Amino acid sequence: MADQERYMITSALPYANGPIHLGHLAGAYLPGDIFARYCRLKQRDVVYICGSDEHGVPIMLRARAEGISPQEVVDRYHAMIKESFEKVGMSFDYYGRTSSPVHHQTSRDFFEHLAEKDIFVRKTDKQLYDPEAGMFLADRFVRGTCPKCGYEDAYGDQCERCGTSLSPADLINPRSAITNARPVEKETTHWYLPLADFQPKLEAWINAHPEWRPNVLGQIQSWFRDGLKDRAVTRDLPWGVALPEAVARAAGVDASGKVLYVWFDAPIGYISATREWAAQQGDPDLWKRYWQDPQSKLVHFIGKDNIVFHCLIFPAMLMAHGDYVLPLNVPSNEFLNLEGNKFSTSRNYAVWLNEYLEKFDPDSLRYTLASNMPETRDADFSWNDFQARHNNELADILGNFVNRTFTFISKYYDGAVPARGALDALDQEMIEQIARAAVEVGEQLDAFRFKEATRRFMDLARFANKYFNDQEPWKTRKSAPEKCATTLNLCAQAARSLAVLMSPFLPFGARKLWQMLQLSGTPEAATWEGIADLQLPAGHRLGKLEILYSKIDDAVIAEEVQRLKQALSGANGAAEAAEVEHISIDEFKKIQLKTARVIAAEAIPKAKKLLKLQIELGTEKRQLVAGLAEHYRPEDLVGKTVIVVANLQPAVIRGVESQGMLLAVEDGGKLIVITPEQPAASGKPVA
Ligand code: B3M
Ligand code: ZN
Repeated sequence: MADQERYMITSALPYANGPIHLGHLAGAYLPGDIFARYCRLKQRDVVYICGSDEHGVPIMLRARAEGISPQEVVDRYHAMIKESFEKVGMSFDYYGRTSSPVHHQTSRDFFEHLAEKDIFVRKTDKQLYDPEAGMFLADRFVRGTCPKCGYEDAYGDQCERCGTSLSPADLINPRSAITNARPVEKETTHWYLPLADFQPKLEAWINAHPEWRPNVLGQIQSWFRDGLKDRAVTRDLPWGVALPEAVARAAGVDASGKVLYVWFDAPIGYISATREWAAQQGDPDLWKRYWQDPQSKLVHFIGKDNIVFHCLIFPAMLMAHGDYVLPLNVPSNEFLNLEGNKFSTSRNYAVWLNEYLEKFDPDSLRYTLASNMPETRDADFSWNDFQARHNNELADILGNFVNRTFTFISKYYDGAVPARGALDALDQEMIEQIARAAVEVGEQLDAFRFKEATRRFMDLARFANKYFNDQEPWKTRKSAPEKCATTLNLCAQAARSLAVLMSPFLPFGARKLWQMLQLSGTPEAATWEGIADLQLPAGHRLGKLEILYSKIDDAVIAEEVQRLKQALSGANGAAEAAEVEHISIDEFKKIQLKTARVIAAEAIPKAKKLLKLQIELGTEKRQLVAGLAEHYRPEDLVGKTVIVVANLQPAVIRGVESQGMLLAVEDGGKLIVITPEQPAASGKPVA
């Protein structure tokens, strides 16, 4: 179809290192799906792509934490995420994954093309290296103090507390996230994308899009004001897309252990997934129609933490390459909070999509999130709002209208749509309202205003209920049968129109209603332009009435609210527990536990809780400070064999040097020193 508008739509590739939660859905996924479904109804030529982002340090950290390979991590979560997306109605044309061979090849070819065009700058400098793990510390492999806000657990690529973008060298007191060791500096060579060179072109391009969301343009302009900096696009990591050997050879650099930076290859994942889709269509070059034809409209749906990558870095890469279209828009969403708090994976303070889908209808979630989408500012998901939207709108407005229409036609017209007679003013208005809703919902969706579009859709259902009430068919059935028949004919037509209009937002209810209307195919095969056509012929037999949306009980909601309260209140314990549970075996092995014999013990003046111990550690003598003064008399400890952490950094406590830590159990406020259950010599390692 020559004059068809063509859309290449993407949603951010989720990291395959954990399940999807509602915040993800509200951010980059639901808006993309609503828009893609709408575009298809508008008969546009649409390809909607997503896939799992399977490289990067977070996946490697998860693999280490579980003692499995990164491939095993991504295989698990790719499958889980893909399934939960399908169950919530995400209508991707293809859901790929960046560990696929096609993606690796596409990324390497892309990188090599830029290298051949001499786009990159190569720099050899000192980077943080973990001498114990024998590896460079890229991105989240290093932690330390944020130079901006002093947060001591900042990552090497970003500070989670203040959001500042960081590089490992920025951190104060860096430490290895693998062994906790103090990193050393070691020389290494990397390739950089000279973003500053692209700033004039990027500014010109962005300034040609004043229609983009203000929150997106605001963030981009602040990056421009700070001046774009070179971005390293390779890493020394064992997991990722390997640096093309030809590029390394040409630079006289050893390529071994070097991979493309995850944010270089991930956006190329959109392209490689489209290539895989094209191959599935039997036309391997078809992907070029969507990525390399100026007619194609590229739209990226993302969350706000991905703006710099989708509005600056990836476009610079596409500009550098030269064969690609640039995004028409990047409708980035702000964040969704949960009952007034931030989602937190580590504290399990989240509503996981796969768990939600075990208990609730996907449409209810889609409707609640679409009605409250964080389009230009953060929004909040509450279970009470979820229940209210479902019960008061989906059930009581949309469901009620459908129910009354079907019940009346079934009871008084033997289940067949009655013939329409002369139209009165209210009939005319009902028809006009349908047409106007289709236009206005469409305008809102084309402007990426999903909240407005959802509200406008539900307004039509509200009007249809009012139309039914105002026409009083229960009276006109006797007093003016033709008028009654016209009323119910138009209600049936409105039900069909609503099924098409709702399908981008509520695909499951739309299909159910379509079947109840005994219409062939699915509402997705209908046309947006045909929404207001009165397509049901008189005599058309309706199917069996079903409840579109059953109400959700208070008790079910109370249970969910309680679960989140527990996750929040147990947060510290859970967080500590989560931290302890998640250290890897390598990390645990770093702690040197040894037997030791107490050879002397004394109180420490003005430190009522502390004792100073002299211990024998094999042939070595050491001094320890232990918080045992309120639990043991010094003389009771002399001669005991205890367990100590022998490789703890020495510390000075209340003026007394402590060269290690003694282990004790805390139980009911008492401290009980741990001792071997049989005599053991001092200085022996705890296995
Ligand atoms: N994997 C997910 C995120 O930062 C990241 C997106 C990639 S899109 C190419 O939320
Ligand atoms: Zn910070």
